[in-house]
Amino acid sequence: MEPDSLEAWASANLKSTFAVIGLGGAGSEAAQDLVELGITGVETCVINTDAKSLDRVHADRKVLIGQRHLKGGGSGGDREAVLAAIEDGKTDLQARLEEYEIVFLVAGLGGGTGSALLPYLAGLLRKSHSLAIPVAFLPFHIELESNPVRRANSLQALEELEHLDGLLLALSNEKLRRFESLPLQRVFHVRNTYLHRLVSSLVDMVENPSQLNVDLASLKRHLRDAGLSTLLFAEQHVSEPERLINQALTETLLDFDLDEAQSPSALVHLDGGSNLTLRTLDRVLHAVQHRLGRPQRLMFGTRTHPEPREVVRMTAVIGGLRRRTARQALSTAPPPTLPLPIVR
Ligand SMILES: Nc1nc2c(ncn2[C@@H]2O[C@H](COP(=O)(O)OP(=O)(O)OP(=O)(O)O)[C@@H](O)[C@H]2O)c(=O)[nH]1
Ligand SMILES: [Mg+2]
Repeated sequence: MEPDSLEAWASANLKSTFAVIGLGGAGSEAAQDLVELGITGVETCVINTDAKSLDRVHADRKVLIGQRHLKGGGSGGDREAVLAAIEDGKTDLQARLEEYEIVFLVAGLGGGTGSALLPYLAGLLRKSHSLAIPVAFLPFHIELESNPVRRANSLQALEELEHLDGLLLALSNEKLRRFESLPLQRVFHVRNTYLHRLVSSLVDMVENPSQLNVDLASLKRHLRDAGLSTLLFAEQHVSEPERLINQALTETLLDFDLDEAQSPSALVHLDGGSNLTLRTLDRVLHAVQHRLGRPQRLMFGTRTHPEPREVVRMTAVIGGLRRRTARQALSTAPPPTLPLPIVR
């Protein structure tokens, strides 16, 4: 598909209720990877200042912005130029994005395009009824240390994102060091596979009705008062459900600061077989309460399948996280060798 103008895209009729929007080079590649990994019922769009990069990726919609100033050549790290370009051509972009119920906005921080568009669009959508979930890839420390422009762009974007509150999925490249013997493209694919698992489990949680239902409205209501929040995923043998919360916290590739003193809130959803009992649910919730220091608010839901299953899966939204200065977030020491996250 040929790149569109922002206006042409905005006036197109967008029907699907979920969207993954890739912003800039890294965001576009990741959005494409997510779709190739298979998410049903999700529309994809990529927005970039770089025409060549747009040409290379597959997506339902492609939007080239800032043509007048940047001539389709990318911003070369110039975040301000991208912000000016958005102002230039935004027209009814907001109205069109609001037609989606959940919008995953994906970008690698450090460049000009993704670092400008991610907080801008997430902020725009936070004021609407759409649930905007920013996904930010935090650069490797070496990139931040050796490149002041990348550093400044990343700091600015992350600080703005943390101040928006709500769900923020910040995936730290440093946490990928545990895969450092793999080729880089494969490492990014591992990260995208993990992200795919998170996105699918959230969509699945709100899309498919269940006995103790968590629908989109209840998720939004929970998030409204939860402050800065993150998303966790884990699966365990049904005989050891109390291990779910620790596994989710230690094996995540996401970067966040859990302030246990502040009693974070939790929304916990379990997916299991016909053998999932109330006792199992209790064991999970007690472990969550214990680990989070009696959360302020604990909401839960379950879905059971007709057949028995050996595995129980947990999707959890943890709110009330500590907002860091972006400087703190980006200087977090890489974790020691941890077990591999769940990646299929
Ligand atoms: N290409 C690519 N870069 C990634 C990926 N994950 C993280 N990055 C990093 O993403 C950051 C932003 O780079 P780009 O996405 O190329 O920048 P951009 O948003 O297109 O911005 P400009 O090109 O400066 O206009 C860099 O720090 C990359 O190292 C990935 O999967 N692919
Ligand atoms: Mg680029």
